[in-house]
Amino acid sequence: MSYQLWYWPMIPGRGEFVRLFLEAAELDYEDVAREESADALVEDLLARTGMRPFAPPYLVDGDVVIGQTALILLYLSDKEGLGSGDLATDLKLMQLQMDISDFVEEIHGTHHPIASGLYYADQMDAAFEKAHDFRENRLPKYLIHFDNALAGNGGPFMLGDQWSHVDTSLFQVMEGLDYAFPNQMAELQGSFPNLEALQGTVPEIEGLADYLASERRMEFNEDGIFRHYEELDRQ
Ligand SMILES: N[C@@H](CCC(=O)N[C@@H](CS)C(=O)NCC(=O)O)C(=O)O
Repeated sequence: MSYQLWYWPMIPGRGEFVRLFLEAAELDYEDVAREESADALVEDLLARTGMRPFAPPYLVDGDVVIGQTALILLYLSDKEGLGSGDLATDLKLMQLQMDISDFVEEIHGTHHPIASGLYYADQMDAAFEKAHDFRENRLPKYLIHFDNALAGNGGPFMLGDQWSHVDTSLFQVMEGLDYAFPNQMAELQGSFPNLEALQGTVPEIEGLADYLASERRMEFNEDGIFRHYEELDRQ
């Protein structure tokens, strides 16, 4: 039976982290809201009762319905035998995936520092300040953290030769940062050699090359998490 992924159809967003894993692992899935609509997603989510996901993305696998990107990736890895095979190591991967979730939230905060319900245009001054601190402090701090983690097993992946959900997610983060902050990332080029190598290697995972070249791979846009606003990038 194929998995059902529910995510907003108009942005890559957090859904893309799940998609990249499903594609790399060559798993069958329906991208339901992209086949139906955003309205169908809202209707499906609201129709669920009790301990339902708070927000997309969420995954449906028969009776199992789970939200939270990191948790979905842990579930898929475990179920499909794509973890490390060792609990302590799998927890470290999960720790890194949760660090990625935190980082993604901070990246979103560069253009929405006050409220996610307000337009960017309504919080541009705060965004300018936030993005400055992000570029100077938070961005390098997170990237050094992930780069050091990759060095631990000699690369190219977090586990060495075997790819994991952390690698597909870090690929997406690096692609998104190159899109959103091209000047800053160009300035930092060469500072994170393991991450840069990973960014070049993940597309070679069997299953991903076709997907990345296909129309299903959505481009970043200014409704998503990784947005390019010139004024928020390094001048
Ligand atoms: N921590 C959650 C965040 C989920 C999330 O913020 N989803 C966004 C789309 S990327 C959403 O639709 N949020 C609706 C809301 O927060 O009200 C995850 O990593 O999956």
